[in-house]
Amino acid sequence: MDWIRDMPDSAPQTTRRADYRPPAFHIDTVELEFRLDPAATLVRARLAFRRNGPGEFRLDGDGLTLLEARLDGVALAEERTRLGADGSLTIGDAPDQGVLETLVRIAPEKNTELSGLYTSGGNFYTQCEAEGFRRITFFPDRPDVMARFTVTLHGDKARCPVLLSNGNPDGTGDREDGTHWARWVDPHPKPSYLFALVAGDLVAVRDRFVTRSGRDVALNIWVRRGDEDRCGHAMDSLIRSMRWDEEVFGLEYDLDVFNIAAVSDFNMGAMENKGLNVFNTKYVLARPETATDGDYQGIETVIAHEYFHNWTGNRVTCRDWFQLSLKEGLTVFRDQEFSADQGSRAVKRIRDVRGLRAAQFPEDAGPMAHPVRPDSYIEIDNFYTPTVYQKGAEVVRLIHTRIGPAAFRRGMDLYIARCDNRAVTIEDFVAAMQEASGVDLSSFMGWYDQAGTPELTAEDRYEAEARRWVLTLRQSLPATPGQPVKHPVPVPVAMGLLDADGREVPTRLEGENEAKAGTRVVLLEQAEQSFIFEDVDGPPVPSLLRGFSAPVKLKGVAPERLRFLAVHDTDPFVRWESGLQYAAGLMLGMVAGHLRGEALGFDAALEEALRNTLRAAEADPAFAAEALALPGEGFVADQMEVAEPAAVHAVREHLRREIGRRCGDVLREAYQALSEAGEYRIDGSSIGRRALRNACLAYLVAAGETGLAEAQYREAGNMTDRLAALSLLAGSEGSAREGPLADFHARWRGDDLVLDKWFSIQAMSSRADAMAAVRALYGHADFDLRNPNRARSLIGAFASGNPLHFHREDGEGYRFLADAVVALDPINGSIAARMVGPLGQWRRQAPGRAALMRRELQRVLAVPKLSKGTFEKASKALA
Ligand code: B3K
Ligand code: ZN
Repeated sequence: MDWIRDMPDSAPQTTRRADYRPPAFHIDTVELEFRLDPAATLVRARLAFRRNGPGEFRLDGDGLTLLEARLDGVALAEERTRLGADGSLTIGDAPDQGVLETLVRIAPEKNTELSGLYTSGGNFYTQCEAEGFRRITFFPDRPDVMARFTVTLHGDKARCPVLLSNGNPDGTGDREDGTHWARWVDPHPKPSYLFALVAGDLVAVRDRFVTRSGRDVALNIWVRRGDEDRCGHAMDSLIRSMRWDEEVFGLEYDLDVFNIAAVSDFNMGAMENKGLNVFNTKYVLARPETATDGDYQGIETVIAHEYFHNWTGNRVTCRDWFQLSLKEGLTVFRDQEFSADQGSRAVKRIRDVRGLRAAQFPEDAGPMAHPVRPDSYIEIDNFYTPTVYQKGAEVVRLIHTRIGPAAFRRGMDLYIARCDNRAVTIEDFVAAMQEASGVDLSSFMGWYDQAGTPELTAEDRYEAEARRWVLTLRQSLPATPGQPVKHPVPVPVAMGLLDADGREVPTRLEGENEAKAGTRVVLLEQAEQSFIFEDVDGPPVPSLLRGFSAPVKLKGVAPERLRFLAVHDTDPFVRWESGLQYAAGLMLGMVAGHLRGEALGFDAALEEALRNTLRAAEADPAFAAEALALPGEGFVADQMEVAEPAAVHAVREHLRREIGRRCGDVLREAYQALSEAGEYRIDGSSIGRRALRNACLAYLVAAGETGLAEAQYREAGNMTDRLAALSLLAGSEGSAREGPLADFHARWRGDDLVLDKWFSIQAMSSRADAMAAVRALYGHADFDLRNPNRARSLIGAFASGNPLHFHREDGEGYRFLADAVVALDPINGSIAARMVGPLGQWRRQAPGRAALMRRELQRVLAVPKLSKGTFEKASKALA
């Protein structure tokens, strides 16, 4: 049959939040039938549809070969089916309700985008969020169309012994032709982006969980044969997550099975499909010999995150993709709280803030800056960003801080009760929090709708006679693309006061009857506001933004105060933060001097701080490890008017060397004392001890004690210690690294996840020959552009983790990245688009480098048939 086709139109279209219209048709039930074949899979879909409002019956589609179309059992005449240039299908004169049946053919083995249905290692997997379902069948592929799905899978019994989809199992059977089938019924209505199927030769690691109301849930983690012994931590994390959500939020699992399938070709970390989560193997598989402590923590976080989506995302979903943070910000907040409850809350907070500053702050200051709730997009895939996720979580945290934990919990209960089985907006969430707390939260919408990181300054004065202390806070929000004018946002500032001896003093604000002990929250709502504290005995030292109570940049705290707070504050976050800011200020001064040609000196305060930290390390080694680290190169460069990555690198290396040299005695002592005896354990204190020990090692190696790293590499009994040693060696000049790198490769060649680490540490090396090495690795037999983990492990690690070489004066770093983007775009546009980001930061670089970066962006943009995601990133970067 010759279906009528529209002519293609050219320029990528922008989708705007203001243009939202409810769907013309709803789909109540979907019956899907798959005949799985890598080259030609047949998908039959029966959609029971019903008119909801004005408009045509249009179904999204992308790359589908339509074989049949029937309306209420009758084949549709050609003139009633219009295939759009965008791949969609429109049914002419659709009745107000009926059943539409289509049959399409797709080719999973040709799907290198890894969106829709694809194969990996001979097995079948899907990824549908955000708009992948339209690559499987014709459907109104938008989150506000929620339907009940029944899925029947037919596959070759030998090649696909396992057939999985969403919901609960509902029968299986064999056929004489060597195929078998399995049916899955999901009782909960869901949008198409939560559809999943997994089929192939997989084995399950099994456990059970009984919910608090007595539902017995089968838990299965599906992996390739041979990986069964690497699932223990994932399963344990899942069970702890399920328990935690019941205890903390009263939320219980709602199906009889919870399946997780791990796949090594996957565009991101994991996906929360209803009842069938699909995970990147990186966030499932771990054994002490193959995975680092960071990997273990990543698994715990991602397993929890996807599980928590079952309520925040799946049962209550988003009306449209502009509301993405409704599920992502809230779910990140929930996984952060879960992880904080598993170990040290303070260390977790420090790590989260580190992550926010490393990824989200630069995004907010760059060409792709967008509000937590964006106003428009070309490619929605480009908006799964640190802003939507991490800043979105911070905004939820602001509300939590503002109304308190008890009201927040009531707000969650109300939100879930009211919005269950619906596709809603961020206003619905804020309204529930407002009603449950009785606090007017309307001004918090400013956090959702304005891009940019607010800057905060604090000034204070002590009035001895009146025994009053006055704190004046000011905020300003910088202009961002498309948002020249900004309004103040509500900033809860958690704070306390210390006296001259470093003791916390109770505080009484003007108008209050009693003084309060400990941390209190003042709310800055205007551009400038003063807070008057009464009965203050002497000039205090304020400790502001305790626990990082708002995602802002607090500027201008005097160095003496930072030093004081780093030692005395009762809030561990502020102690850490003050040390960090002190060191950053120092480094910025040194960078400026270095650029003027001055010799690099040393500030004895750093030595003193390190010695103090090590002395007190026993109480909390994980905190000590955080406190020991100098600010990262990116963090320092981000605070410069014009970033000078090479100078920042030189200063940081100089300081690391000096610290290693001057503090060698205590570093060596701590390193020895922390040497692990006995069994490897993966609890907070063991992880903290390893982190601290490796932080000591890093300083010692910086001071030239390479032999220690060589010995640790040889003797390490776990990947954390082995990799820490190897990455230090990989960054060192000379030939000490050669043997260990070759050994590591030979040992782990057959293990993709471990080999990714081998690529990454070399990509991030600051050695003089690193650029040539990175080019050579790109041509290495084990490098594979089609595997997203491998692509990220080399290209992503280089562009984001090697500022020294990425920003080389000869532009070779930029050229390498652009070459990789151009090669990757036709294979996987979504991964290519993600890689463009670092080139977009050209405005922050000196003119020479900026011009080279622009040239590479232009080269990318000139490529014919560029994916719309890469087009959006490159064109906005140049705008
Ligand atoms: N919701 C998915 C992300 C989907 C990304 C699509 N490009 C994973 C998560 O946030 O849990
Ligand atoms: Zn998520």
